Amino acid sequence: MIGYGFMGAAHSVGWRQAPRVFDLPDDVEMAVVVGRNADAVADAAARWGWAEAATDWREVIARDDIDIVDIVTPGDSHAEIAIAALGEGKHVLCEKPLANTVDEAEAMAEAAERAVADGIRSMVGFTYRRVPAVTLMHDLIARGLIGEVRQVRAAYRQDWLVDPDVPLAWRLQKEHAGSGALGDIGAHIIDMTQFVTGLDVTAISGTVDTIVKQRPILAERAGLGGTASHEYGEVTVDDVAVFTGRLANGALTSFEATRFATGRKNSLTIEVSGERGALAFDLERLNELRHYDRTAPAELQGFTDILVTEPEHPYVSAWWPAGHMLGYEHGFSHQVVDFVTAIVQGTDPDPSFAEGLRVQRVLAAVEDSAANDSAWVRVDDAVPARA
Ligand code: SOE
Repeated sequence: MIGYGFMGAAHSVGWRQAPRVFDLPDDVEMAVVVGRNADAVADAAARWGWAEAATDWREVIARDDIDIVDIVTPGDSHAEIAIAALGEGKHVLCEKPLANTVDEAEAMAEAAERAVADGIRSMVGFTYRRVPAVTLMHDLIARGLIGEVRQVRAAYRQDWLVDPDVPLAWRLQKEHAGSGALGDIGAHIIDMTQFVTGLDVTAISGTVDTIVKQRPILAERAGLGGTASHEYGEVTVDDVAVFTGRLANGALTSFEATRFATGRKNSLTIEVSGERGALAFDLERLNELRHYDRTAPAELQGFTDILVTEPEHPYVSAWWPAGHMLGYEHGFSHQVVDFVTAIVQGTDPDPSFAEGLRVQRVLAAVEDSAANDSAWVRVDDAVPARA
């Protein structure tokens, strides 16, 4: 695993839990965690159960005893590491978004396509697909439960930037993060919409906004030692992205990705309205899926709550009996299960780098539209956002 921040912690839990809870078709060894700071990465190895800590990812991905490379670094290094690892014949799991630009994502998707010829698998870490209720939502829509998809509304709301004194971090700088709320959490709702409906976003009209444009630079970052820094730096990414999409069947979708939804900590919601019914998911109630059946008798009309904890539901039977709940971290175990199973069985896991590239094009289309008075942009024509 390359990186060891929040996603490094979540992935470590997945790598550790999956082989113990599920019957994987092969063993998983948490061999090496890699990071630039030797002391910090040694601590991470001890804390999260990695056998070794290292500081040179190029050396580690070349080792014969390494089969899988899991990339959980900021987006500005995804392309370089993934393409090098695929070149070394390693299977690659790369955190979302796939890259910071369409160009990078295209190069990664091409490298992944070439590697498949040698049986090398790759996958993008859109883990919310693997929350059982979201997987169930996909399966029910695919089975036609709600009929033709007519509209989708999806939102991902956080509020960790409402405080103007939150310092300038890598997520707020375009050269490291590629974009702000758009690529970080907007990517999730774009992927989820395409996943659960089975329909690609084909056109976009949208806009973005940066609400707090300057933020304090952390003292040690500014080399000022222990004194409080009074240096400020420019926020070069979006805080809020609001955009409308067209799906391949013409359905209109509304998207909101924001870090300024005061009081919303990690609120991801999606509702799909169909011709015969509707399905709705709320991450704050992640063990439930809400279903409305328009064809039900009048006295039974209304949204019902499906408790997604039955053994028949996706992934759940490996964990606990019905009615015992799962959490945010379980999707990371499900991701490991599906990735390792695909590798051993010789199939292509989803989401592929090609699907990750599709999301990247939608992100670029939002930035293109925002730069052109929210004019409609066809996703296939989206050019990498102008710097
Ligand atoms: C920060 O917004 C973040 O950690 C995202 O990067 C993750 O993808 C999301 O799952 C939780 O919030």
